[in-house]
Amino acid sequence: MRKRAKAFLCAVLSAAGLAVAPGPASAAAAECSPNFDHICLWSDINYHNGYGAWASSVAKLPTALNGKVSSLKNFMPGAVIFYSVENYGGSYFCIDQDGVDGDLRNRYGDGITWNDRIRSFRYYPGGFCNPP
Ligand SMILES: [Ca+2]
Repeated sequence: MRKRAKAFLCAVLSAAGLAVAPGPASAAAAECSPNFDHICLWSDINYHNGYGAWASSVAKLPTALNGKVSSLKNFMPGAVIFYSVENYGGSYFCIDQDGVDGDLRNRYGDGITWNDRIRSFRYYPGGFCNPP
């Protein structure tokens, strides 16, 4: 009985660990894993600092990441379009499922890089950047 209760508690804690924070979490990069459905953003390149993770669209990134994103990973089952303006406006680029970019300084749009430009993103469940 005691053992079963302990196992149950572990299961609950494990499930809680799967929950996606609605905003930036003070979490290590290791917590952004393909084992979880997440869109992970960082304020620095190579997946460092300012970590935030979401499982749905975000019309306005929180201050810590708004216009500051320098690396990202998309582990959601679908495509994500990132926008230069809040509420899904301005310029945009698309990242497919399991797509990552460790240095947005090397991704260009409109003749300038995408470093520190993302202000919102929309998630398309089951979607593809280039539909077959
Ligand atoms: Ca940055």
